[in-house]
Amino acid sequence: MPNVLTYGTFDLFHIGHLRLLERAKALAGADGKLIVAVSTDEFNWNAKQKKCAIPYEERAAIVAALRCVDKVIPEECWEQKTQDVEKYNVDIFVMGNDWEGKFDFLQSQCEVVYHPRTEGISSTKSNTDLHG
Ligand code: C2G
Repeated sequence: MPNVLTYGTFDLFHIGHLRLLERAKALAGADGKLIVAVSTDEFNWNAKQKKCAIPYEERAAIVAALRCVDKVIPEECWEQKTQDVEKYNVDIFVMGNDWEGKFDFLQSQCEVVYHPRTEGISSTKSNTDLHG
């Protein structure tokens, strides 16, 4: 069954993250594996200018604890995706459609699927709602 790979920050974990991961796992089926690359704090700051509310170790532990997730790896740079697809024998790469088209270069290696985002929720919104 297919191995599926996705990437994200997963800060202030919320239902939008969960829905994305569960839909990614559904593509892997019972025998396939869902591998999730969680962005490190350094990558988030250096590459996305994002300061996380929750440190990498805790974000990775939360994602790893999910029944639908089989393996968690660190995301340390934009360029690692090509190697990760090879290394983990990935058949399907999945991202939310806010990234639509951004990873089509992986289509030479695997299927690329963009799922509709869950509206009305984001880590930024959660933070703002909480702290104003
Ligand atoms: N997501 C979603 N619905 C939301 C929020 C997020 O479906 N309401 C999806 C995003 O599209 C993404 C995943 O959940 O596929 C993780 O979202 P983020 O943690 O915001 O990840 P991001 O900062 O976009 O990092 O190299 C890719 C990057 O690491 C992605």
